[in-house]
Amino acid sequence: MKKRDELQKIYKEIKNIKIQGATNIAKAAVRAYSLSPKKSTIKKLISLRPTEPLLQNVLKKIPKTDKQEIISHFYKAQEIINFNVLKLIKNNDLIFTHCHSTNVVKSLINAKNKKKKFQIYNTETRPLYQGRKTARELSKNKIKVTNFPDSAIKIALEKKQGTKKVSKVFLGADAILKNGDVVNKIGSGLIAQIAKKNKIPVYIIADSWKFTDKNLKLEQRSFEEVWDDAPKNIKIKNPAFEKIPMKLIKAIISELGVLSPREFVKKARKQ
Ligand code: RUB
Repeated sequence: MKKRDELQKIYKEIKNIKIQGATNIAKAAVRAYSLSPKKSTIKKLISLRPTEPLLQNVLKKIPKTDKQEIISHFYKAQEIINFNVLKLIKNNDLIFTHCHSTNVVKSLINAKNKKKKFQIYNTETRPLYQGRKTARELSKNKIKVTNFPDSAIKIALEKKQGTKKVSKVFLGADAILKNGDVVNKIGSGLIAQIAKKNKIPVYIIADSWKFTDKNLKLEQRSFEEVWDDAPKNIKIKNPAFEKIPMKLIKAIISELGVLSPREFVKKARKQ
């Protein structure tokens, strides 16, 4: 494929969420920049996904940093995250997760490969069903998964109608803000609230490069994702992300360690 065509394909796939999740978007952006190392490429890439500080941070570094160094950061960070998550998972844990997060899925597969015994509850994550991607990947790796519709969050977390007691919630992150709040897929705030009420600890599993001290725009996506042939007079809202207040978060697990949101922000700021 010609460089120009590949670049256009990456732009398109980031825009229409074919390339999905903070880490995958940032890796694709590294490839895009290597195809066209220009300021205009950086500007275009950032405009495609405004709620992604990992993308912004990588593109800030890229003109002055070796591409390989950036790629190896992702691998090293994931290895340390895997190690930290492995220590946290207890045999017989029932872990609840939402959407699809590379950082979460990889750390769970690593724990399974290291013989930890646990199972997963996960939510389908409408409108784009990234939860099914999570369920498929985990189940392919022989992890037991039970998938719920998003509207069953409360039942899944409150041991009702035949569900079992969830012991931990693992969520990914798109952004970690300077006040310690975390931005993740819509539904995450509600999950954290219900978990807190039921004394289930909520852990955010994320590469520390997702930290930002800028004000972040939370993406509103197109109505077609929700209901493409809706009658004209029905207004449709499609907020893609929401904040998880830091008081609902037990710890942020990153390559910087297992830290409270406040400690995380202090360390991430120094980077
Ligand atoms: C994905 C989403 C994920 C984070 C995880 O949203 O909210 O939880 O991006 O990041 P979308 P990572 O599907 O709209 O991109 O994959 O780096 O762990």
